[in-house]
Amino acid sequence: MASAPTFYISTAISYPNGAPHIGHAYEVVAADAIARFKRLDGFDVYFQTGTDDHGLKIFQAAAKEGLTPKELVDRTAPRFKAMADVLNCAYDRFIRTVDADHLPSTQELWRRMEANGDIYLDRYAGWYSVRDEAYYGEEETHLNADGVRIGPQGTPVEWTEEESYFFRLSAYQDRLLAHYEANPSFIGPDTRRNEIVSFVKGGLQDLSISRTTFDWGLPVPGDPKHVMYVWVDALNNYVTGCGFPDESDPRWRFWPADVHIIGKDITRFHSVYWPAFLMSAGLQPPKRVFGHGFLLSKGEKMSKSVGNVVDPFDLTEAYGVDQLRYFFLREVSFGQDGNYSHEAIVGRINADLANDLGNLAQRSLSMIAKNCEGRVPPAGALTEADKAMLAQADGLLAKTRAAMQDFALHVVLADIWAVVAEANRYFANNEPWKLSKSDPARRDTVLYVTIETIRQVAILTQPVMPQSMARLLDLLAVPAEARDFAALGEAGRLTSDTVLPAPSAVFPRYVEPEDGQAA
Ligand code: ME8
Repeated sequence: MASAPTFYISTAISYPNGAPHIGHAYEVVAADAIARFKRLDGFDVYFQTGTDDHGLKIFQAAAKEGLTPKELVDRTAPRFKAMADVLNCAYDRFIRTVDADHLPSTQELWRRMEANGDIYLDRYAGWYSVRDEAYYGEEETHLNADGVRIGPQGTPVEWTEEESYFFRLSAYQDRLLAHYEANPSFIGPDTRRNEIVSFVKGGLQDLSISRTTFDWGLPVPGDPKHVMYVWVDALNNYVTGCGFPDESDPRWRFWPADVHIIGKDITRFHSVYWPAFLMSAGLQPPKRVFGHGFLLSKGEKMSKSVGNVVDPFDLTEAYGVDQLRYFFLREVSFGQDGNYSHEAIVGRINADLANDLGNLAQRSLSMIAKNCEGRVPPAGALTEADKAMLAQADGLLAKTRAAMQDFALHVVLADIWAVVAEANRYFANNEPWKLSKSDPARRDTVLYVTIETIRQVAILTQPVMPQSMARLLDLLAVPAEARDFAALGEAGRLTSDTVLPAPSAVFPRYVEPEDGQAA
C-alpha cells in the first residue's frame, strides 16, 4: 500500500511574556481544525505549536517581575500548552525554543548560512521595536503626537547601536520575487501577498541577526558574546521539529511544511526572512504561509494596555470548548479580521448549534426512539426529494475539500450548514410526525434520509467540534472506524436495523446566568 501523503502544519510560536489571550486561542484552534480535517482525509499529519521563549521582550518582562528570563518562561509557557489542551488541540509537538534539540538545530542553520557567505560582522545603527522584536527602516517610522517614534505596527521603536552580525538579505530580493512568481499560492490570502511583493520590490536591506546588549538567546556559533536575533531562533523551530539537521530522522519527511498558519502582523518574517534563510542554508522554503486576521474585541485590537484581553480559559468555561471553536471558525472569514462579542457567540450557539443542528438531531432521533424501536429505520423507495437531499450530503466532501485548499474554514462550515438548513426544510416539508398512522414506511424513509444526512454533517464537522460530533456519531451508532472521510457518501450509509442508544441533546441553548453576568 502506498504511504499516505504528508501534511505539516504549524502555528506561530507565541511569546510567553504574559498570559495567553484570545488571539492565541484563535490561531491554535484554526490550525487544529485544518490538521484534523487532513487527518480525517487520509493524510499523514504533523502539527506543531509552541512558545518563543527567548529575546529582549521576554528579558524585559522578566526583569519587571524580578525573575530570571528562564523563571518567567517556565512559569508562563505551560499556560500556553494548557490552553491548547483545554481547547482540545491535537498537536504532535508543543515546542519551546529552550528545548534541548533547538540549540544545535539553530546553530547548524547559522553555520550553513555563514558557509554560504551570507553572514558578516558589522555595526548596527537603527530603529528597533521591542514589542515587535523587529528592526525598521527610518522611512517606516513616524513621530506621534507625544514625540515618540512609532513603527509600522504602531509600537514604539528605539535607536539601537551595537556590533552585530548581518544576514545578506539584500542578495535575496530577486530569488524571493522569482519564488513568489513561480508559487502564486506561497503567501495567502492575496492581500497579504500583494503587500509582501511590493515590500520586496521596494528593495531589501541586510538584516541584523545578533545582539550583544543582553544574553537571553541562543549563542552565535564561535562568538558566544553574541546571541542570535530572536527571529532567527524562532523561525528555526519549524525545522527543529522535523529533526533538522538530521535528515535521516523520520520526521524529516514532513519538510518542507505545507503551511505556516500565522497572524497578519508577522507575515514579513515568514514570507521574506524565513525563505531567504532557508535558501541560504540550502533548504526548501515552506510551501505556503497563511496570514490570518486579528480577532478584535468589539472592533478594537486586544492588548494588555487597552485592558480588553479576554481570557481563553474563562471563555471555554462560559460557552463550552466546541461552541467557542465553532464561533471562531464560523464567525470570522479566515484571513480577515473578525469581531468577538458575547451577543455574537450566543447568537451562533443558539441559532446554528442548538436550533439548526441540535434540534434536528433531537427531533429525528426522538421519533426513531419512539416509533422505530430505537433502531435505524428501513429506507423504502426514494423519492426525488429524498435523492436530492442525499445528493447534497454526498456532495459535501468535494465542496469542503475545495474550500480547504484555500484554508477557507468559514466556507467549509457555511457549506455544511447549508446542508443542515436543507435538511431542516426537507424534514419540515415531509412532516414525518404526521405519517405514523397513514404511511409509517414513508415516515421511516424520511427519518432515514434525515439521520443519514446528519451522519455526514457530523463526520465533516469533527475537525471543528471534535467532542460534540463524537457524541452525535455515538447517538447514530457509527463505529469508530467509520468516522473518517472515507466513510462519507454511499460508502458509509447507515445500516437499517442498527440499534441506537437513547437520544440526548448534544447542544443545549445558552441561557444567561441568573445575575445576567456572562463570561
Ligand atoms: O509574534 N488575533 O508571538 P505573539 C489573532 N513569537 N491573532 C493574534 C492576535 C489577535 N488579536 N494577537 C496575536 C509572535 N495574534 C512571535 C511569533 S513565529 C516563528 C514567532 C497572533 O505571541 C500573532 O499574529 O505576539 C501570531 O501569529 C501569534 O498570535 C503569536 O503572537
